[in-house]
Amino acid sequence: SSNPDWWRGAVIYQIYPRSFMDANGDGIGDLQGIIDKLDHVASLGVDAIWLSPFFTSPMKDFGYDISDYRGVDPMFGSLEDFDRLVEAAHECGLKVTIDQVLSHSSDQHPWFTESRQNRDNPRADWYVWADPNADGTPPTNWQSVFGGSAWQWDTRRCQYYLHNFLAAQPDLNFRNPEVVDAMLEEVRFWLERGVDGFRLDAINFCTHGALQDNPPREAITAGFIGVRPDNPYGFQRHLHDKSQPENLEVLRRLRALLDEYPGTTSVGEVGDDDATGIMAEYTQGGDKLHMCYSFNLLTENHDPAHLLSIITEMEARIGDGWPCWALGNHDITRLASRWNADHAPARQRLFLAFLLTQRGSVCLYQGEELGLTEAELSFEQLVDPAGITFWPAYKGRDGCRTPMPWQADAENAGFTDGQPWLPIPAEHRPLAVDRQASREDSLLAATRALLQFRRHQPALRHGQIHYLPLQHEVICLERTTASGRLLIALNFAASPRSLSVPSSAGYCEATPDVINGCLRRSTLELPAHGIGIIRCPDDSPWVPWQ
Ligand code: TEU
Ligand code: CA
Repeated sequence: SSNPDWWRGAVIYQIYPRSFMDANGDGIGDLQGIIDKLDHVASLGVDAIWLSPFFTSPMKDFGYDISDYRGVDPMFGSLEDFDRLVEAAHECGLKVTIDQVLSHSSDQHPWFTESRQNRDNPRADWYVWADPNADGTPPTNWQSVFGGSAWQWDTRRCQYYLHNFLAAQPDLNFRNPEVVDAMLEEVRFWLERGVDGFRLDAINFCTHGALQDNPPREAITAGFIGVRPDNPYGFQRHLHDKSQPENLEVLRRLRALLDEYPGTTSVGEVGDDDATGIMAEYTQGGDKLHMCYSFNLLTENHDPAHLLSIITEMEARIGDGWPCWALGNHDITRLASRWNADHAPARQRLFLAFLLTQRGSVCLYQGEELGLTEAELSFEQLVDPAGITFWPAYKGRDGCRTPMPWQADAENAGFTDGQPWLPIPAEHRPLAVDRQASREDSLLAATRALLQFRRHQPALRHGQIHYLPLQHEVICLERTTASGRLLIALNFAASPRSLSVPSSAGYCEATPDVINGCLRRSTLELPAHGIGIIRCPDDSPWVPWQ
């Protein structure tokens, strides 16, 4: 569509290219494979795709270490393939957003090769270099998200360089205006190729602060890479190494560039203790990012009270900013294993309905529509450096990155004719696309139905939101636009619930079976883990529990 605000309330399908579809039989997914499977993506009813990195890379962090921002890694195809992918996606009505890893490059990037030569080359100050302390130790106590000091000694310069992630991912120095200019030109290159937007990796890491020690922090939220009891990264308050105020100016310049290409968008990935506050700051005012990606629902805890506290906190603080929600991605244990250990289909649907009824945009990670579980891999099978470092307390991210199962009975589940780069778990086969496509009661069918329904409900896409107090384990919320009002009831209890609704309430047009709440006069009957979405033509107050 030509609506420049298409991204507000859009559903964005995240493709991890390595694992989506392999078209040339080398065991690794590629751009041609994505083109071949676009019909699957379009059939879901999503608005856009987000492609995780496919750029030229030594693949130390599986593409999040880029050595040429304008190149397609030969493993994934060519620039021509990319152009064909954009064209094919647009023909299917899908917007194309791509990852941009601006905060750091690969240590193989020519800029870094030059920068590390000596202290006075033209790119000497393009990365964050610092002298050692008098005793030779690193300048600060800053830690890498992937473990160990964030400072790596370089013997030629006799200096340390900063890396917030792997040592193979040196941090670009955004305090140097030349770096900002150069990075914006890399972004422009993709805008000129017709992309509709960007997911901005670790965007709050661009600008580092004064070279001072971070103070300690006690509370640890186990789970995520950077916040684990076995990773010193989580034991610091990150006052100086990221999320600096100077970052706002970088974002303003980025936005000015995007505004030259109307209808493009940006989703900033922000990881920090108070990510919600930073998300608000980065997306308010219309002059920085369009949206920020929230980690807040990527938790272990899925009690309705906890979920409600996360989304009400966001609502209270986001102001005129805009969140983008997700329940899974390529960095975290698969949703089906994290929130639904017994894989109960009704709960799986409930979580999806929860995600799709919040105010904000949504990212859906490939395989979530199938209910893929976390793959159990042995240490020998691991390739993710984070998993290899922290094993066995943390098993890394390979378990959520195994290839998509397309055909239950085909060799390698239809993903490749070769040897897949990560194994395809036997238990994923019955969840394959072809198997689920033939069943009306599958999660795939429910996902399609919910997404199609959402597409045609302006109130779900961008309506105001109002939460009712949590009672009896049912999350109740209202979504309202000038043209209508929806009442939403999500039953997190394992037993049925009956709620009162205004007598004027009625079913929405084209309500799919997956929305299984049943209206009887002024009562909405919800089965265990049931979903109710009804409309109310007037503004009579909703008092669900009398
Ligand atoms: O992940 C970012 C990331 O891991 C951090 O935001 C971190 O979890 C957080 O700050 C801890 O508080 C992105 C990519 O999604 C991931 O795949 C990459 O490995 C990483 O950046 C480095 O590029
Ligand atoms: Ca391939």
